[in-house]
Amino acid sequence: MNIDRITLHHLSMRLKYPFETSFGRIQQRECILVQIQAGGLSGWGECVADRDPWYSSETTGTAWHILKDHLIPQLVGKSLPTAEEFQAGAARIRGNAMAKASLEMALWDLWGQVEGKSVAQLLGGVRSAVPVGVSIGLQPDIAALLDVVAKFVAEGYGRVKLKIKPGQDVPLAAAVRRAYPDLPLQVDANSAYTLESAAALLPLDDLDLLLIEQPLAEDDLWDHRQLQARLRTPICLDESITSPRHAAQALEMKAARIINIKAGRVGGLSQAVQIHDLCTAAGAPVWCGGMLETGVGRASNLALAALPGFTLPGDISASDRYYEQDITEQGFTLNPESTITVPTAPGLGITVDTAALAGVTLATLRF
Ligand code: OSB
Ligand code: MG
Repeated sequence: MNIDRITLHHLSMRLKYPFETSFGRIQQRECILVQIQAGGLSGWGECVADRDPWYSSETTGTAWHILKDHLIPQLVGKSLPTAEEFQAGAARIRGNAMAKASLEMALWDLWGQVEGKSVAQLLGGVRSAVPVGVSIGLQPDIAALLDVVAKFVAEGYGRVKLKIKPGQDVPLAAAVRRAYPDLPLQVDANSAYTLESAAALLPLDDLDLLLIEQPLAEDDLWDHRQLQARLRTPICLDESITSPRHAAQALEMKAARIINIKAGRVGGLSQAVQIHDLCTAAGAPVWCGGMLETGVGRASNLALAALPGFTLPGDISASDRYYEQDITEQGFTLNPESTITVPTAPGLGITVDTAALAGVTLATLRF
């Protein structure tokens, strides 16, 4: 089967609520959707790089360039590659994990449709619904935060993650813990601390948190090791883990006890599964991170989180937590036990709503 056409769609979607983290505030979420057409089928992938290089060095601009000038020319007009063939071709290009992962996601969607299997099945998923939580951005004050937490708890979210940064950390986590003594709770600093300033985080050890996510710099496994040695609460790495090798080394040097897996950050679902496998073998729990995805990336996250080692709730909230209108016909909703159902239809199991897509498209490019 030949790849007939590849189309890039640059989107800008308005979030229902601004999302603020230690790195900045987002109201318009930009992303790139990749559409691969082959044998009358359409495979979709989402590039999770944002407009600004705050969470990672990749942006929609760098991903557009790498897709257009390097990755797509390897594929268009050629026969549909296997995952190994795609990864071998992509390996020559350094970095640019999110650009690579978006094309691979579209290929997984196609491979599933060709074989009549869901991506969850192809990856080795064992769960029909996955436990999920909600990631709550920084709020103007603690009273406002408590209101937002109350709203999401009332909606049925059984695990809450709070964004923190220097000056907005222990008091806000302590206030939420006081209001909800039994709520599974965790915090995410997005690299806002140094080993020195992270002394401010030591009192978090008394709040019975599930984990403390990425307190220190993304390129600093060693200082995470030093900090972990001073904390009883597990450190979980997000930004620092960009490959299976980094995941293995982080566990080996005790820089973290838990890993947040995002397929985009590690160059694709293939590497995400490898990280899952090696963490499971090492006895380290993993969970699926989120990047404010549209329905396309959300379907991929659900497929990945269906693997057996994803024992902690993912940052995979319902579609209506993010957007007034999503660009897939399927909206994902929260089940009563704070789970979301894994799609079972072939491929990612989603259909893109072309009218909704047109309404949020900034640019389109066909190959
Ligand atoms: O650090 O996990 C993060 C969103 C954008 C970039 C980085 C992160 C996040 C989130 C939101 O925490 C997760 C989600 O609900 O999609
Ligand atoms: Mg994070």
